[in-house]
Amino acid sequence: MSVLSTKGATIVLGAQWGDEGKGKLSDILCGEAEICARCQGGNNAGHTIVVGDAKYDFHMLPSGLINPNCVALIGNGVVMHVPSFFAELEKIEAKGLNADGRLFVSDRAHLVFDFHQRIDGLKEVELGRGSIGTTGKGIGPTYSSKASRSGLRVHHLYNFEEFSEKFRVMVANKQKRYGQFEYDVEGELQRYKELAERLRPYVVDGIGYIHKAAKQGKKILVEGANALMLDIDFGTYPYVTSSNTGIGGVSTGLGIPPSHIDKVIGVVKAYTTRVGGGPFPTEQLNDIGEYLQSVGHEYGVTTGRKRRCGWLDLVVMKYSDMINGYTSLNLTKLDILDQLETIKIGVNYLLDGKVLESFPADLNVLERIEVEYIEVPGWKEDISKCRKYEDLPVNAQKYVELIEKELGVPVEWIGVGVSRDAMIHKP
Ligand code: 2SA
Ligand code: GDP
Ligand code: MG
Repeated sequence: MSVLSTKGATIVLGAQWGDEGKGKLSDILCGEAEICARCQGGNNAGHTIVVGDAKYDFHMLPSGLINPNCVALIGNGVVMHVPSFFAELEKIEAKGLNADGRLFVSDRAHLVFDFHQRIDGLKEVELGRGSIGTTGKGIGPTYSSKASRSGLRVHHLYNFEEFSEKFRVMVANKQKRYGQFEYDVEGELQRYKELAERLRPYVVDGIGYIHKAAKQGKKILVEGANALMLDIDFGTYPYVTSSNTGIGGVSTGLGIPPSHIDKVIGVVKAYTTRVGGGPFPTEQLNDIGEYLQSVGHEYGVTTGRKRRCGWLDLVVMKYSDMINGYTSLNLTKLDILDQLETIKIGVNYLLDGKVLESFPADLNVLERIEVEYIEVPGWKEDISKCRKYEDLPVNAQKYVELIEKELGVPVEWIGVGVSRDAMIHKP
């Protein structure tokens, strides 16, 4: 079965607040894709893939590496902590994967240093009760360095004198702002001198690489990280990550022009989860929330934090679709709803009794809204063995079709379990 086209790249994006199951779909599509690329984020992401008895958690590396014929590219929009890159590589190699000759890193990707991670923690402490709940991986401080034009990129490693000078200035400036935190600058430079040589075989001109591949008609899959509601522009700012997690991040983070994008698959969990701080209108701080959390095993893959849980929110989904323009959806974790008598879906936000047109920008407004729900009957049946759409109980099909009708986007994939094969393809 051929799903991907050679006309343009296929993009897999998180449609909610992350952890929808992007890794699982990316892995499936990489059975066919020749290139799997990451365009934004860093090792804040956590993508879980289960194949038979093996379980993988990818953070900075593209999930496509599980498939031996797929080449993985870390694009210019990714922020990269080099020691973590090698640690993750060693971890997957220990599980039997061989990435030799098929893992590349853009020379334009920005570097995350340990001091960025330190600052991530210090900023969270400064914010106190209003902290973002970051993963502590230095993502925000690194994108800040990038935006303030003082960041260091992969190519800087290969002019080590210039790199060292800039690095010393960068640390000194951070210490002016955040206090004289302890940092062995010269020791760190020595470490990076060695890391630079280790990294050299992986470094490519990412733009040239992806364009050549496109010209050759190779099938390209872009694996989004985090999700639209965490987008720096479109998410619940400031409770967001620091990159463009939506469709825009694909062009800025890989240099792929919009005209070379063919499919945009939105990955949406059958309910909603969020990890970290920030607004979450359909959150259920009650038995239902706890039920979804425990049955869905909702724990952060990177930090191990419990994820907050609530009902599916179609206001979020419509907003997400407006921005990303999904050509189809992957509805995941439908099996987690199996035993519920009834299921609620958020359909409108009411402010002073009036329906809001879309997802509001102002968090003070968001705090005052009331969510209007519809309630639909559950199916009370184990769907984890279903492999064809017709196998699903009628009420599960109705749940899928309600989402399709409300959003006007076909649900092409339905996840019914953790493992790679627990997926229904509904062409
Ligand atoms: P950061 O570290 O600066 O990107 O954090 C800013 C916000 O973005 C959220 N964020 C995430 N949300 C869901 N999943 C993520 N990856 C891990 C996972 C998270 C984990 O797969 O489970 O293990 O906790 C992820 N990464 C960043 C973050 O919670 C902040 O709200
Ligand atoms: P990602 O960040 O979007 O790749 O998602 P995560 O890996 O952080 O979280 C999704 C979790 O749900 C992982 O533990 C997956 O193994 C699991 N998962 C994905 N799809 C399904 C599904 O359809 N059913 C069930 N039960 N689990 C799933
Ligand atoms: Mg995740």
